[in-house]
Amino acid sequence: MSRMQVQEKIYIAGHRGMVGSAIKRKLEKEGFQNFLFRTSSELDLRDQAAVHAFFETHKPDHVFLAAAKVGGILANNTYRAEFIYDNLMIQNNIIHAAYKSGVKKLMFLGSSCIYPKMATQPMQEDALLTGLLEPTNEPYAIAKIAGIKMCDAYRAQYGCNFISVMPTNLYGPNDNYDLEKSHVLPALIRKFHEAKKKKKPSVMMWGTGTPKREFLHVDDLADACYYLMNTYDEQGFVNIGVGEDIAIKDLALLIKKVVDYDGNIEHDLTKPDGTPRKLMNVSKLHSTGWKAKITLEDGIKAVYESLQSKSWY
Ligand code: GFB
Repeated sequence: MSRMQVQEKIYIAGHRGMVGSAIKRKLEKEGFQNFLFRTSSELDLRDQAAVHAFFETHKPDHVFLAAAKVGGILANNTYRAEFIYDNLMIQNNIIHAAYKSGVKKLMFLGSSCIYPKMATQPMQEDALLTGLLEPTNEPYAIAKIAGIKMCDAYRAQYGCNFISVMPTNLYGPNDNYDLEKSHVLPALIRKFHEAKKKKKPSVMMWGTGTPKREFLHVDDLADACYYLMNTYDEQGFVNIGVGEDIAIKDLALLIKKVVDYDGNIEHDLTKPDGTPRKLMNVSKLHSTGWKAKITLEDGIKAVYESLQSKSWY
């Protein structure tokens, strides 16, 4: 096992997204400077020839594959074709080009929605492919499962050091606050803030509020990714989470408290609940020696305090 060296060339695919930008901040803090970055208009990762040319020309040593088409429950369910096509194309092109150009190590980032809808909780890595997926995000999950299996296949046949990690639901700087496309945590921060500002009597949340989710601050994720990139060299994947979940209704109450809003909460029952529960088993992660540090309340407070520059704030 060899640690990443600060002079080595690092390509972070998706460096402007929430995950990629957090990995960038972490690596900069660790002294890395030799980065390759491309925006989606400079390099369309769905374009096989362009991706291969980029890798052949620049030959990165290490790759963090954090580029993906992502979104909340409604976006996943609405743009089903885009979620499977874009994600398969991006990851196929990058993983194959990484093999061809001799990348030393690649990390593929997935998502906790890869597990069966009714997986035993907390979900352990070996529950993968043991049951049917949650329908609202099946196209995205199929792409992410293909990414894990592709890394494993390239490791088995070609000896590539490609690893996969599966983060739970994430939040933090550079999150998406578009109310139709975002995940629940940023959506509720915005809804409560706007209701407070406009003195609205209530906030409308989606679904029943009974589903439970686990939330990890993206700076903790980036810390775990850096740690695993230096210490983990196996096939399969590692769950990255905090090991605790919260009902969406209780998350709403926590955000209401942080935002200091005193109105009511209503439910739009035309919107889907999605998976009833999605809690990661983090035993494997903890056995590597890594644990999350940022509590949910502290994380939400930090995010809320950093939003003044948003147009809707
Ligand atoms: O975060 P979220 O969109 O995605 O929704 P998933 C989580 C829960 O919060 C659902 C409820 O039960 C929503 O109905 N919810 C309540 C809200 N109010 C809102 C709101 O204003 N906005 C949103 N977005 N939700 C996604 C997957 O699933 O999570 C992806 O579709 C991926 O594939 C990602 O895995 C991490 O947790 O249900």
